[in-house]
Amino acid sequence: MQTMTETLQKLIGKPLVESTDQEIYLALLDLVHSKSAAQVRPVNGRKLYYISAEFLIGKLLSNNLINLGLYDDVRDALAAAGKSLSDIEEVEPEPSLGNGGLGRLAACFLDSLATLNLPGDGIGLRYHFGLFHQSFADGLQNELPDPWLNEHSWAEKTDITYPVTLAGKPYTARLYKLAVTGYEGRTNTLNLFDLDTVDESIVHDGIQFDKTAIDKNLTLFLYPDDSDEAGRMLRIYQQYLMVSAGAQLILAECAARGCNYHDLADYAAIQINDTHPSMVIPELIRLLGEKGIEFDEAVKIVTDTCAYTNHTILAEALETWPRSYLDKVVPQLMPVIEKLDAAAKKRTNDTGLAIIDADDRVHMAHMDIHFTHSTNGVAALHTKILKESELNGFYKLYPEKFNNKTNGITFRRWLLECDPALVKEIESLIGPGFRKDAAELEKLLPYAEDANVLQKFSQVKADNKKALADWLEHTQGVKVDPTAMFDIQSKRLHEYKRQQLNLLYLIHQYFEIRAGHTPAVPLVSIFGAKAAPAYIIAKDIIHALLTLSKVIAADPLVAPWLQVVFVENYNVTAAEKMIPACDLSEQISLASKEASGTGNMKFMLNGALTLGTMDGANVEISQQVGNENIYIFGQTSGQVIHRYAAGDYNPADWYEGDPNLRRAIDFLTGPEMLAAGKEENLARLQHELKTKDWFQTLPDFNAYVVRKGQALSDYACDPLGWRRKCLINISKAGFFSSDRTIAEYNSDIWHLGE
Ligand code: 26V
Repeated sequence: MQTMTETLQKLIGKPLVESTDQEIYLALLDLVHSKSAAQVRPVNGRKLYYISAEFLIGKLLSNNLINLGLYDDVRDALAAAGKSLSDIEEVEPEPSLGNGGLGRLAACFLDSLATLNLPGDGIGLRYHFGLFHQSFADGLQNELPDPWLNEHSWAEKTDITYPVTLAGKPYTARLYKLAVTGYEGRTNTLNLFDLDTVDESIVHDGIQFDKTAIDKNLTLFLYPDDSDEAGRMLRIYQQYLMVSAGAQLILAECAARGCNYHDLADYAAIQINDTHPSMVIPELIRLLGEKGIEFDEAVKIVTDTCAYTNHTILAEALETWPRSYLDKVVPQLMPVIEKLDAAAKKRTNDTGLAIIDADDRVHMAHMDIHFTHSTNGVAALHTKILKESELNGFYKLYPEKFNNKTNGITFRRWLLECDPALVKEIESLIGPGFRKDAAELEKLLPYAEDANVLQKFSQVKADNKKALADWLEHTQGVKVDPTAMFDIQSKRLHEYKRQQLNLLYLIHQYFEIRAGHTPAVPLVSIFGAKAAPAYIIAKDIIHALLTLSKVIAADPLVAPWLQVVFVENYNVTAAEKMIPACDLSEQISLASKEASGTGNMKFMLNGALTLGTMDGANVEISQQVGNENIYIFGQTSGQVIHRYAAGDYNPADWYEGDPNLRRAIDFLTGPEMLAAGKEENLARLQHELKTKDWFQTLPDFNAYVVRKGQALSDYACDPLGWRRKCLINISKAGFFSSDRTIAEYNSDIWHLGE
């Protein structure tokens, strides 16, 4: 048997000690490729195609080494040669092929499918830059391209191509394949499509480019700016490239396995991840028509094959397209969409359920619900809201189609990879079974009263905080005190997620500390978030936080007690450093608005306590751990929905009626902030809060301040009690493994083969 050192040296052609990190990285890439190829299995029975505009896979090296069982050997071989695996990891660029939870969920699902030995491939786009790279200058977000493709990319070029017609012109979609390894499981494939003609050199001035040059721009970026018509058209071009090439791939693979197209549903299950891939429905019907299958039968085949997941109730995120756009970009689909619309209108008189509405807009989600066999929400509360309000008309029409699949996360990346010290402690107590079966974490529960064990968990957290502090200093030049409490809110920047509520709290604390009311413990408040380039208020919130950070740092009275850190370019790599170091996890969305959240699960698993509203999966987290092990505050979803329905919310009442709130909001344009920041941005945010506050920050402010104060004082005054709560959270996190989620999808919706 060759040792790992020998294997690597053979691949590189020289001794490890003399090899560069780049050379070692390429050798490891080779090693992973050959080992993962050996785990590819032929498919019998039904295979899943998870089609999604986003796959936020993150760096793959360590993940693949863990899944293939090579990690420890590689780490030790490198260490013996004076090399460190974490240095090698730095060589790998992160593929940012996603924006937030939706894309990261898709990546976790692929990991779980392969781990559970289920045949399930992804279908998506090979964006050249993915989401933009974020940097801060002058307190403002700048956007730059984030290149990840190089000649050694994980996504391997194939000679498989499919013709795709866009706006009447022929294009050629090329398939790239990326191996998805399972933990001690099989290897599946992430299929990514691209055009050979895409030209990265047309990008200028940050992330600007000619939006009309489809042949050159089609897959440059994920979510190109859609504030103008050309940008919106580009979204449709992207979506159609993905679904048309994807549908052709599915039909070709099934045919190669003996499918006669009439029996497509026996060979394929297609999961439509939000509405971006919804055109796969009419495209498949169109393609089946070309194969000679009548429309009505094609509709049935496609309905039996496809299922749809809804990830949001935010009206503005539920895609509708003007018919005129689709007429231009995908004229070949319009006859199909019109027939589907007519068929849907025969099923119900409710005009609210139409695919094409009276304003000639095409509702993608409506097409999904009518013409797939399953519609699921992503957490219990979310699914309940879909059934009872947002999609109630559909639920009445098709009660049997609706089901819940509470999200999950892969414990390979979000525990084994990112928190090895915690893994070691857990393993020493309950053995290695939890690595395969997350429910086994419950075996930790008996240790909740063991002060010795709690002390060890404390030490792990302290070490992780020190590591994050070092990383922040190294990457951003920011010094933080690792003995302070680390409070983290990291997620997309959106008003409904309410980073602005946290902002108001921090301002409130600034005043309190200045008045001599020092908190129970120094607090480091850490943010990570990108704002969509055209989302003005989101960018104003970033500006306010960056400005506040400066104001506080410059104040000798406040700075010892409070620090605000905004991590630049929050991505999967940053998350892997931040999450294990967190004490308090901020999950403070307006109840009813966060479909699930998955960051909440990652923090819990890594021994942080949640400060959150009764929203999304927070509800299920609180059920798992019990109310005494989570900090819940704020309005319930019922109250919020009622307030919206009544239409009588007036933020000015709250502003006028609460001196603390008024003081915090006024501060945004006070002299300290104006000296450090920009009036335009700060005044606009202030105006928004006083006059609109669409996500009801003000009514939840006081409850938030009180609950957070409670968390701080528990942390400071009862460290053992705090650590006990953390241990209970870890032990109850098993439910949130994406292995459980995928097993549920499989038994209720997919019924996959092997
Ligand atoms: C996001 C964006 C943001 C940039 C501009 C265009 C655009 C278009 C669509 C979307 C997707 C919104 C849906 C979404 O990301 N939902 C999230 O899905 C997670 C996984 O189910 C869930 O945990 C989050 O609560 C939910 O917000």
